[in-house]
Amino acid sequence: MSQYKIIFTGPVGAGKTTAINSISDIPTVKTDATASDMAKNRKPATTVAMDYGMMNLDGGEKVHLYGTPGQERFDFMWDILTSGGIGLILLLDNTRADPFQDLRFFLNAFDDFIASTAVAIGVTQMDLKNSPTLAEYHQQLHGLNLKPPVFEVDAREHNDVSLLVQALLYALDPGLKGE
Ligand SMILES: Nc1nc2c(ncn2[C@@H]2O[C@H](COP(=O)(O)OP(=O)(O)OP(=O)(O)O)[C@@H](O)[C@H]2O)c(=O)[nH]1
Ligand SMILES: [Mg+2]
Repeated sequence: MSQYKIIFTGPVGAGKTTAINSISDIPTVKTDATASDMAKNRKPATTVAMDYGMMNLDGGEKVHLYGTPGQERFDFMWDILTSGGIGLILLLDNTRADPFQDLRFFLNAFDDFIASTAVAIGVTQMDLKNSPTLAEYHQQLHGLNLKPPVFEVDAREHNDVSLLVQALLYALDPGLKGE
């Protein structure tokens, strides 16, 4: 049976932990800790090590889902978690001060991994703030010579997250199909 590993990353509050929880076919493992500086992110807890979940594909393959911490002070986990991965999901929170800066920061932090695998981008919280638009994200990416799939995603919605994962899997291998 084939087993794959993909990694969810992105800034604090983008919805990595939520997204993995939304699509996992098994109870997820979380390492959320309460942090006093999290109030500004509308949430009381932040990932300090990793998230883990797992998704079964139609063909019997298993996709292991790993989430990174968003906070840079835990960035030593980023390399550890990408090891052996086949692709990256980058979640961005449209309500943050400068989502394009987040975009550039995370593409740069994971550039070696992306160069040897693939990336798909999900923009969350677009229900709360609808600018920048997806077209503007495409423009930014075009300027960086990248053409990854970009979707509006509500991390709480199974279908949204599933579509994003399927786009990543399709970019990697058109033979892989999600649920
Ligand atoms: N309104 C709205 N809320 C969302 C959306 N996506 C996610 N959320 C909420 O945003 C919050 C995201 O929190 P987490 O999943 O903990 O974020 P995270 O990326 O794991 O953050 P760190 O672990 O701190 O890096 C949760 O409260 C979600 O319910 C969205 O599209 N719209
Ligand atoms: Mg988290």
